Parts: sequence; C-alpha cells; structure tokens
Amino acid sequence: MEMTFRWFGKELDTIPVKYIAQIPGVKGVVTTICNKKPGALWTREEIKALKADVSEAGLKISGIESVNVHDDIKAGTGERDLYIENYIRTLEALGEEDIHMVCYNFMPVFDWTRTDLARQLPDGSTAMAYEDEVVRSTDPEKMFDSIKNSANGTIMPGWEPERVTEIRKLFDLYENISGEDLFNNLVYFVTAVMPVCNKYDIKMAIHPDDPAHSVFGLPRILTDKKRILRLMEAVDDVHNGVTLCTGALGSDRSNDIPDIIRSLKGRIHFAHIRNIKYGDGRDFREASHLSQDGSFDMYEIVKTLIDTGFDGVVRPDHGRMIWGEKSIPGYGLYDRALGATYINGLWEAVTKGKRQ
Ligand SMILES: [Mn+2]
Repeated sequence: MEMTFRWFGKELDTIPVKYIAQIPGVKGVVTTICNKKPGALWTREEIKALKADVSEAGLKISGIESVNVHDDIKAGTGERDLYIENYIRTLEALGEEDIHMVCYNFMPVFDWTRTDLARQLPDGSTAMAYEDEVVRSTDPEKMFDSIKNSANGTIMPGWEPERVTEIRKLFDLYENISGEDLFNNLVYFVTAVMPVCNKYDIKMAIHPDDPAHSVFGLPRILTDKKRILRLMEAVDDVHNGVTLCTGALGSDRSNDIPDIIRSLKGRIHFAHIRNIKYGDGRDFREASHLSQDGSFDMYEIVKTLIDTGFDGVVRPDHGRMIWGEKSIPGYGLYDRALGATYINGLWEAVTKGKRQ
C-alpha cells in the first residue's frame, strides 16, 4: 500500500507540498495540472514541471487525479475521436514520465455534487453534506453560485465559475443520452486507451459516481457492484480498473463496500478512504475518518482491502474543516492528515494481526 495525499498544485492548493511530506507515512501525492481543461493535451514539459514541484518536497507523484474526460467523449459526439487522441497522447506523455496510475470519472457535467460545503457540526468543525431535497428544488446554475460563494475564496476543482456559462449547453448535449448510451461511450473510450495503457503499464482507475444516483436528471452508470463489474467484463484488461471511493459508493446505503472490494479483486488500483454519516433517505454528511464518527466500519474496509491483496495507491478522502483552517472544502490539511494517520494505524494493526 502506498499512502498518498491529494494535492491540487502550487497555484490552486492552500497547502504547501512540503507540509504533506511531514505527515507520517505519506510517500507521494496524487495531483493534476491545474487549469488544464478536459480534452487538452498534456505535454512532457508540463508533467516534468509538476514532478519537479513534488520532488522538491521529497515526495513522488503516485498517480494523476484526474485526467478529465471531455464531455464530447462522454456524450459520444462526432468530435470524440479528436479528444480521445489527445487523451492517448497525454497518457503516452505520462507513461514516458514514469507515471502509472490515472484516476478519471465518467459523470456528465458535474464531477460530484454536495448541497452544503460547510455544515456546522456540534464540535465546531464543518463538513460537506448532501440533501436530496435541495438538489430536487434547485437548478444547476444556482448550484454553481452557491458553491462559488461558500468555497472559502478557493476554486473548487470541477466547479470552476467559468463552467457555469457552459452548463446549459452541456445539459442540451446530454438531453437524448441514456444510461445505456453513456455506458457504451465509456466502453468505446476505455477500449481506445487500452493499447497505450498496456504499452506503458498505466492503470486506469475510474471513480464511481458521487453521489451514487442521478442528479438533475443526468444519467449515472457507475453506482453499484453490478454496474462496475459490467465495465470490468466489457473491457477485461487489468489496466481497466477502479478507484474504490468508499464515500461515493457508500452514498447509496444498499452498497456493501467490503463485498464490492471482494468482487473487484485485482482491479482496484486506487482507494479513496473516508467515512460519511447517513441522514434521512439519501441525505448524508461527511464525517471524520473514524468508524465511530460515521456510518462505515473502517476496520472492515481496510481489512477487506488487505485480505484481497490490494497493493495500490491509497489516500484519505475528504476531511472536515477543523482548527480554523480555510482551504478548498473537503481538502484541508489537518483532518485529512488525521485520516491518513488513522488509516495507517488500521493498516499496521490488520497486517500484524494476520501474522499471528
Ligand atoms: Mn473519492
């Protein structure tokens, strides 16, 4: 297991990368070229510069989160082959620079959705939350506004304010796209990138949909075990793998995460480990990583990853905002560092327990 931390690069992130190097057990970062538009080509020079920023702190790039997929690929328009060609050339550049894991998602329009970026908790910390009723009673443009206004002055990756002008156009693009179309477009994309992934041993790790159900009427295709396995079988190559995001999958409370981990044995290349606390219906809020603070059995999740031989990249996922920190919501230093330390503790305990 390689414990890592997500870092949004020196221009966007509030956290200096050298602070990340001080978290016990963290060996690398998962990062991206900030301000890179989906579909744009990444050059080797840009990747080299990113690597230099990270290695200055004594860390390595353990993977890319994310190389975003252009909506023309997701919607399967006539332009998609052009953007797929750029994606292949970007993977080639990453492979040449010795980077072997790429996280991406196939969610239309939005990367992820929350209705509250700073829900006040009884101990004075704040956490992101999702309320289904709010999504049902608002529209996507209002959503952009409210996110912009509550992001602590930071730019939320995936919710860049300039995207709001494209929103209507994007919704039109998906108007006649069914879940089945979206799935077929995903298979088309994955099939097209497999040769370059095989050549450079790049493990593609698709992030499940967050939350694990449709928002604003948009199709969702990676929400449960059956649907993820369908993708694994459609392109049966180890380089076609998954980011096991406990929070995203767990947002549907009928998902049994240890069971999903077991069924994806050998195909999980990246693990996002975090905890959420269920409210009514589909509502939830994010919690500290600790089992007792949320709805998941974190020991069981870590144990199942170890039992199934998982040996990939791990990172703590979203944290609360604590100790007065102001950062990109979900991506502060302190609570995620506590999460990394807790996960490392679970990992050591399970591993040593197995030896006895
Ligand atoms: Mn995640």
